[in-house]
Amino acid sequence: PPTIRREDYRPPAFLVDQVDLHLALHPTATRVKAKLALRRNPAAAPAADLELDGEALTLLAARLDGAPLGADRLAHLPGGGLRVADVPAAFTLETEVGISPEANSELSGLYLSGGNYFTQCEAEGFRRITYFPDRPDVMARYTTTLEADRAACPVLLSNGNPDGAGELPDGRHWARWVDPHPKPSYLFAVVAGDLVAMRDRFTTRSGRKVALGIYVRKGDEDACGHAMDSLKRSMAWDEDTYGLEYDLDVFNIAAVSDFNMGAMENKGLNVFNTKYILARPETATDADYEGIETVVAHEYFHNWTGNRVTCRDWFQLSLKEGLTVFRDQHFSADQGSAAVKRIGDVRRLRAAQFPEDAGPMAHPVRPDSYVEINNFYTATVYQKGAEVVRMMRRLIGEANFRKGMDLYIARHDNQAVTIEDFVRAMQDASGTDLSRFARWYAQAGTPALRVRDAFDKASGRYTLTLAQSTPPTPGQPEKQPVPIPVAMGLIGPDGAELPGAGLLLLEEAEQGFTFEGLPAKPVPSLLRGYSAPVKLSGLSLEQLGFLAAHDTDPFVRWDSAQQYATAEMLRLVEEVRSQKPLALPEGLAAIFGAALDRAMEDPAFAAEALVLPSEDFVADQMAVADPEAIHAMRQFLRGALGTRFSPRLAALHGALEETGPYRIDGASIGRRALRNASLAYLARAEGAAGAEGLARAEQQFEAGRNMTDVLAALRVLADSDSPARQAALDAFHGKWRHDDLVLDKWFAIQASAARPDALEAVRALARHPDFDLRNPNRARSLIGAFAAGNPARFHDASGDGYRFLAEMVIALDAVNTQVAARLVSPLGLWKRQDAARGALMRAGLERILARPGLSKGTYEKVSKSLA
Ligand code: B3K
Ligand code: ZN
Repeated sequence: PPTIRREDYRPPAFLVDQVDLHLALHPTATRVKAKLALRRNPAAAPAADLELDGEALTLLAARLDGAPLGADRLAHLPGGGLRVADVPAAFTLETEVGISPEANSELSGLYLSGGNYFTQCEAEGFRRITYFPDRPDVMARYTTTLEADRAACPVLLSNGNPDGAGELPDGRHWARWVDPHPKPSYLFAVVAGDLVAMRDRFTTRSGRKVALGIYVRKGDEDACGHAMDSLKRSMAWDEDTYGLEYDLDVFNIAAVSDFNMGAMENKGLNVFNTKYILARPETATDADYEGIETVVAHEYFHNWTGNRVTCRDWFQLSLKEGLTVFRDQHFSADQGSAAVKRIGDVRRLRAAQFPEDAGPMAHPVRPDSYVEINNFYTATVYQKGAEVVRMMRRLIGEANFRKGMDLYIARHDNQAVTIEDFVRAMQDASGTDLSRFARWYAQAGTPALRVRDAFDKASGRYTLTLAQSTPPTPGQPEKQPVPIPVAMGLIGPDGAELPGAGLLLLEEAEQGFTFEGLPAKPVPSLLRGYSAPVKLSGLSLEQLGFLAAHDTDPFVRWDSAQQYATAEMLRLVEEVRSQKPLALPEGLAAIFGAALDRAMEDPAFAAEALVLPSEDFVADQMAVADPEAIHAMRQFLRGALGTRFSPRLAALHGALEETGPYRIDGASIGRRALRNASLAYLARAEGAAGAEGLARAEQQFEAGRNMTDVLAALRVLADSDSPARQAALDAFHGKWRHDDLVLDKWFAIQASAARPDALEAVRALARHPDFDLRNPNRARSLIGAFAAGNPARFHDASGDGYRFLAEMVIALDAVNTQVAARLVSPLGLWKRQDAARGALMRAGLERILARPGLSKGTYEKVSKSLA
């Protein structure tokens, strides 16, 4: 399959001013009539022929300016597109095509889910609905008329504002939607079916009354309240923070249970995975509630950063995604504890983006090439892209950043633009030269930041030397220094903050920074708030322990404890490998004990502080990972900490028991998180304390107060040898087997339990009547949870875990190539395993590659992973 290169970008030969669509919906024979007003693009090289994208379409008729087009003027292109020969400078093209939503298991284009119709067009799904120049720099105004059986599809939705509806013969009806704003085809959407709406209203600050609707299946109306509330708070936040108002009379969301990702920001008609809409205390965890708030906000914020101002081409994806992730992170931070939110975001960045940046698919935030664009909706484009925006804001300051946003939108409203345009707006608004900073968009790999310090007692001069280097990544053997903003402070020996706090900018490979007049050698607090997405090293255990106890910056306090724990964990892994008896490191125990002492001051922060770095994170710090030893070491530590602190853990678990109604404010979420973290340690304690922990888990499971507590208890039981284990899993299944989203949790909990029989259990679950490869949530909850969330068993020395993933990817690729390509990632990280495991992982990849008819998306990931 061909590689698409950023440098080959050419403006579109034809522009589309107006699109009139008519969809007559039918499960197997939907008919789509499209009338396009086209004209030659004055900014492009002249072309005599018009080329349109198309995929899986059956052409039924075509007319140019009203005259039928014969076979002499039409040519079908490889891949499914259409060429119309010899067209005038401006003209109307009408096409009629047939498509089968029912046959669409790819879930791209128009498809059926539970008998209802949904679309997904980003990135290249619109071409599966009609012939079109399906690229984001072709922006047009759309009118959409839908026609369907009234009984099967009482609800007919599309983008923009409603513009009439009526009856038709034979029990059919129609509805028309007009979207006044020009948009790229990837933002087109249709939803039709037997859905019910939860309704509300929002008045924008200039007085526009917006009708809000969340469409779900009957019976789920009561589970939309949190999504609706999140939507209204997002709308108000964007007005308050950026002066950005909503721009249509209606804003609809439709929830669908078969969906390739989280949600989609279609203009005026967002489509959401049910996972990010539906929530009841009995069925959704605190993490689910937080996910809903974040994703609802994210999609809403796209209305300006993505929809009104969109991407010129897909290489610019981070223009909308990095910026919008930054905005949703900022929004969520404003809703509760900013520090705890930041810790969670950094944890996710390190868990997903750092390995990607060190692996075979490493790419810059603005990629240079791709085979399948869907493979580039990555943690790098999203999360690292957000970090780059965050750094820019720190460099130019909040006020200038806001000015830059205003300028960006004023300059580029209704345009399809590039990342350079965004950086230029920030540069012009702030008067700061950002040309060097833009390297962050071009260079892949996570920079390493090393620190050394020296103190001259006589003069009171303290010197910090910072050095950076970025490892080579595929296609980029040499790296340049990037400007790294290092927010910092100095802590005196008594734990007090000293003068000198501020922002250091490391622009060169190495730079020294001096501080004068200090009474004693300070400890440097670096990367406060995680001011740059880099790997910091060079501080001693002693310095880390000191910062964990004394720093004024909560992020650095948390991170120093994590780095301290990581260092000790790496040492213990070596002891496991040389079969030495393990002992709980006293320094680590002291940090843990101190976190427990202060736990009630800020339970949410304490819950983060108590969690040890993950097995994968530890593996990432090793030249050659050793999954068995890492697992043994981490299990040992959890047990030893649980044993040592069992009285206090039990006390916390008891004291934090809830009696009132379930609340989802930050404080309540924090208390539940701390209580459940305590329970997890307690259950791993030795002897009577551990037995008591398991008994508490059983009680908590049976009490069934809310899904957060139930699931936390079930997770403890599922990963234990408690006799109550199987009964709890069975009871959970019995109770929730009719609720897809809860059942997903049941699959995931078993897939990520590190028990020795986990793979056997996973194989059995893949044959369970409730398992369905065609449902992406279900596929992810079993295959993804196992391969990406159970390192000890996925990396079983037999290679069985790898074989299982390879088999599943092969089966999935025939059904849904996007989900298959996404789930294959863990096999690609073979370089960090030992030679024997590496060979088994490669064998899995080769087996997939040998499959005839492999999709280009899976092919790209697998072939790059083997290179
Ligand atoms: N823009 C969509 C993602 C589309 C993914 C296409 N494979 C959701 C989001 O980022 O908001
Ligand atoms: Zn997005």
